[in-house]
This record gives sequence, structure tokens and C-alpha cells, in this order.
Amino acid sequence: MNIGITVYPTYGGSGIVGSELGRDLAERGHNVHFISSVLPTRLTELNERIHFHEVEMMSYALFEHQPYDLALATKMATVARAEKLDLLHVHYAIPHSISAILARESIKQKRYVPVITTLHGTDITLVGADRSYLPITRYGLQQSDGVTAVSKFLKQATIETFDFDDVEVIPNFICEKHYMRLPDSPLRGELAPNGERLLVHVSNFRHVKRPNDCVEILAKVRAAGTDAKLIMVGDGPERSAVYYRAEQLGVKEHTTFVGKQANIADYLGVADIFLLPSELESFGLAALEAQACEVPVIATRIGGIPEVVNEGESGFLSDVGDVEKMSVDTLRLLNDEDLRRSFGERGRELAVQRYATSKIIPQYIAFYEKIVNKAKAAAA
Ligand code: GMT
Repeated sequence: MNIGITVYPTYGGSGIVGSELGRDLAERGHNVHFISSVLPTRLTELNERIHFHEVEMMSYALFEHQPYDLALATKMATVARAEKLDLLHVHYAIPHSISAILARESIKQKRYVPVITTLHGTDITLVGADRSYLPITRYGLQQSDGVTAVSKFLKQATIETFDFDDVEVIPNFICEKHYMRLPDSPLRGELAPNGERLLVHVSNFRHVKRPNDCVEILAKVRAAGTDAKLIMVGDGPERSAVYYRAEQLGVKEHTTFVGKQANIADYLGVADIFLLPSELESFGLAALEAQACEVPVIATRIGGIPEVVNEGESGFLSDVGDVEKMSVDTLRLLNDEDLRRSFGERGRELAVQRYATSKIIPQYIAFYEKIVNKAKAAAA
């Protein structure tokens, strides 16, 4: 197939999922055309099956805000015709599904290109649910030829918020050869030179991730006498607040901010515990990546996390903000090596059994075929 993919290229889990999906589809022989403002960060190389089409913005004095959505729609339509796309697959509803629908409508006399929208989370739970975006998000869902969501939780949220239920759940996926334990990595010694235990958090440091809770947990763990360090991977608006809180709690020198990293697996592969204290998480891709690296997860019991993390088997879940329980659970795992190892092994087993690329990508391909065939039958 000739597949057009649009993602937010620099920020968030949806861009990672869309990019890795495209790369895998190309490995399976499909032609993938990424259409976005810049080359998605996870897409390090282009080849004869992976192409990139940059959305160019026209600058004009009258445009106080440049109309990206229209520029994207124009580019989608141009690429769809030139490359004979079989479908446009957009990740994150707003504005991508609207641009894709506009592109489809503008060229449908020449070629009907079905639009598939994959919902990732905040496009439904925060942005889409906001009054100012609710009607246009509902329109995007209704007008898409196919809609998928990354968890059962997110499908349910879509039904409740938009009264729209024609949603196929296709969960996020993991490359088990890339995400794995790294027992011989020198990074462990660099991060924990005195044999400290390593707590790792990975996110885009937005408020919804509650990164401050990570330093609260570290402070409690250290106060209980366990020599632990916290490695904060990623960057975003809350980073300086977290730094300040670490200073206040007296754990600044035990907290390392490593910023955005090209290869998260390097850090997860040497971690002892993964912390994900989010307020909301439709899936929790980072928790899946940690589990694949045999790292027990301490997370909140919200959204899609209970679908990904098996409580009492691969991690412990708590109410949002309950840093006391999260600290107790962290200590329990740090002080019991056998428990930690068995949680780690079970986490990897679950990650591979349920979410391996080899299991999930064929679900996307089957969905593409279903939607393309339906569109062809409707046109006949
Ligand atoms: O929160 C983020 O990292 C950004 C956001 C996105 O859409 O880019 O992430 C959402 O999609 C990820 C990939 O499907 C999910 O793993 C995250 O749980 C989800 N974030 C939220 O629901 C807050």
C-alpha cells in the first residue's frame, strides 16, 4: 500500500507511535509518506520506502496566526494525488483529522483517499473535551472513514464524550529487540557510581505527568534509609518546578536531569524502578517500554494504565497524588531483589505477549485493508 502518515513530529507519545508504525510498515514492503512540519524526531533515516513531505507555511502580514491546518490539508491533497496514496492515517485528532478530511474532499472527484484517525489521549480527554474544540472533534470522528483508539479506556472516553462508538481498539506496541535489559551497560555505573538504586521517570514534563511526585517519592525513599537516585529523562514546562522542589526537599544532588534522549531504552535498560505518577494517561507508552526492559512500574490507577500494568504482577498502582503509597511500594521492591526480579520478568513477558510489534502491526494492516475495501465498495 501507499500510506500517508501525519503526526505531531516533535512532542509526545503519539508522534513516537506514528513514526514507529511507519518505519515498521516500510520494513514490511509498504511505501510510507510522512507529511508534517518537520521530520519526526524518531525518524532518523529515510530510504526508498520512507519519504518525508514537509508542510511549508506561507508568511503573509495579514495572517496573525499562520493557518497550519490549511497548509497541511493542501500538502496532504498534493501528496495523495502525486504518490497515489491508498489512505491517509493521522495520529491525534486535532487538527490532523480535519486537515485530512479537507484534503480528501478537495480531491475526491479524481481519487477517493480514505482517512483513518488514531486517537491517543489528550485529543479526546483534554483538548477534544474542551467546549471550544468539542464540535470539531466530533465532526472529525464522524467524517473519518475509520477510527482507532490506543486503549479500551480511550474508546470508552470517546463514547462518553462524543457519543461516538465506531472505534477499533488497537493498542500501542513495543519492539522487544530494542527495549530490553542492559546488564552490561556502562551507563549504570555512570548514573549510580556508588551502587545506588535507580528510579527513572520519562515524560514530556507537562503538568498532567505530575513529575513533582517523582522527587517526593525519592525524598521519602531516601528518608527511609535507601540510597537511591532519580533519573529524570525528557524535558518540558514543569522541569524547573521539579528542580526547585528537589532543592526544597534536599534531594537535588540525588536527582539527575538528562534532558531529551534519542534512545530512552538506554536508561530504561539499567533502571531498577520506573515511576509514572500521571494524573491522566490513556495508555502509558513509557510504562510499556519500561516493562519490556524488565523494570517494575510504580504508577497511578488511571486511564489505560491498568490495561498495561498488571497490578501486583508487573507493578503497583496507586491513587493520583498518593506519594506515600507509591514510596512504600517503591521501597518494597527496592528492598526485595527476588520480588523486583520476578516483577521485571513478568513485565517483559506481558509486554511481549500482548504488545509485540509482530502482534499489533498486522492489526493496523488488517484495519487499513478493511477501510480501503469498504471505500472501494462504496464507490463501485
Ligand atoms: O502525554 C503525552 O505524552 C502526549 C500524548 C500524545 O498524544 O502525544 O500522549 C498520549 O499518547 C500516548 C501514545 O499513544 C499515550 O501513551 C499517552 O498515555 C497519552 N497521554 C495521555 O493520555 C495524557
